[in-house]
Amino acid sequence: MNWVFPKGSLWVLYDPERLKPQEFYDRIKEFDANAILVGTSFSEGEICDKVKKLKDLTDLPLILFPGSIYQLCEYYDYVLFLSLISGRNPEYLIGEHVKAAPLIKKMNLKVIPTAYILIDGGTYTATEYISNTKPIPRNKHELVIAHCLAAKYLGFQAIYLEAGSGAILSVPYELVRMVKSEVDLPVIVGGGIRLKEQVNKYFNSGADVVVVGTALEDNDWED
Ligand code: 1GP
Repeated sequence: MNWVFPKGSLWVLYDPERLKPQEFYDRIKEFDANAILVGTSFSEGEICDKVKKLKDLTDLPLILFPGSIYQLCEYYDYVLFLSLISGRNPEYLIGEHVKAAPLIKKMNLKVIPTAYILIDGGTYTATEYISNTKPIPRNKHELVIAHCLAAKYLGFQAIYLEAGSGAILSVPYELVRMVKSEVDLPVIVGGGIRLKEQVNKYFNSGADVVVVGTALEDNDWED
């Protein structure tokens, strides 16, 4: 698919294991979000009932930010078809994708092939633990750029720079600027973002999308 989201989009992350759909909706309804990412790194059961309830509450596009194939269902407008390219675990580079592809076809879902890059956010994250991969050190900019260029040449349609949910340190602004100047792909940034001011700085650095999760869930967001 072609990238359809306006530059400067704000996406909110819904973790169905943490809040009920109505609770989440109440927290975000005054928030100026452009879309809802739905994802959880560890799910103890079916999340599709909750996704359906959320869809009934809002007109915002719902985008799956998948943790496993069990999170797929027909209620999403898009699926971020993520490949964890900062890691070297074949399961998250191609394995899960092969399992998911027939289901995606059957459900007729639109996918956004996305290069998912973990950047060290100063804390050990669930994604690192589950994927058994290490993030790229935050000061190794040239390494991040090399991954982003590889993603472009492999045909990915977006890059997701991820410091990890609840990160102490979010992705460096300078890094976003460098990635945007080297690679002409939409860039999504997330992890540890708690302030409106941070969001604006990411947009000024060229980020196409900023994702906010924990701060909204914990009512810790500062305008
Ligand atoms: C999405 O993991 C992020 O990229 C969300 O991070 O929960 O820290 O906002 P937070």
